[in-house]
Amino acid sequence: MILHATCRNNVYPRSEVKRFPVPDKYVPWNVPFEYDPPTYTSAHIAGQVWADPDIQNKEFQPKWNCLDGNVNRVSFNGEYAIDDCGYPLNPMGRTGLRGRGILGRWGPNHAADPIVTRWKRDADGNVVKHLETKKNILQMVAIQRRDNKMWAIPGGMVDPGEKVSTTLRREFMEEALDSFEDQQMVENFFAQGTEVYKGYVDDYRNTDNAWMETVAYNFHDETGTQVGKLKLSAGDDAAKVQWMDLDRNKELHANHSWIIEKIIKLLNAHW
Ligand code: RP5
Ligand code: MG
Ligand code: MG
Repeated sequence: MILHATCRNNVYPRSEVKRFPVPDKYVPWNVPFEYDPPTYTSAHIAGQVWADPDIQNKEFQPKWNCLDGNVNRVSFNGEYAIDDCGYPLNPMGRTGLRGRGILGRWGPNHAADPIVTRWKRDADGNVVKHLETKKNILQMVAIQRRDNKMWAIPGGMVDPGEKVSTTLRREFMEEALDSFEDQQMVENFFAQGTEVYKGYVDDYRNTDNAWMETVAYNFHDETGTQVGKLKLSAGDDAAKVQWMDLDRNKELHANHSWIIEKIIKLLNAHW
């Protein structure tokens, strides 16, 4: 994964704020660099239930690197540092922007990513192999995000106190699924996932003081008779939804392609 490929050297989303240019070699905090980034926290965050107060607010006493009440401020990347002014520091280094941007939490913002897969099949139900690699083609339920128009895993934020297993299923339902009858089948399907990644997400919203992390699970429908047969329907922050053929050339949101490659290896699929 290239460090800060999407959250560096560009204009911050939903703003006109330009990130301070950070060449690759100056990303790590321990490399001395004359660094003077702008500070930006979007006004629309103020007062939202899902957002922290401002750090300068005296009543806000966050417990960094801890489970802080219901809010998980622990990073999968180990203990993160707090700078002299009391701001948590992005464990992956400089992004060219201070503040929180449009993220709700200072420090880690925890998400969950449900990667629902099935094999591509022809009209007769036979699994389709790729002509060159001769490997089976894997399909994933992908959504097109409303915010940046990119295709992505239908992930979402873990609500305070919510179990990750609940977030995974809830976000999939909200963003990708139409109404369906067989509740029990869907329950059983989501009860059997494989964790494929947990850690930092190279998300375009990240800043020096706020960043995305995720837990990604694969839910694989080997026979295509479970969730693989259900009608998809885009909802919530998804503009479109589809069963997408997976291969290395698909340009996906954040580092989602890099996460998906882990499943490709596990299932020995075409890539
Ligand atoms: C990504 O943003 C995560 O990997 C997850 O897919 C998603 C969560 O944010 P929202 O979809 O709620 O904006 O970086
Ligand atoms: Mg969502
Ligand atoms: Mg989402």
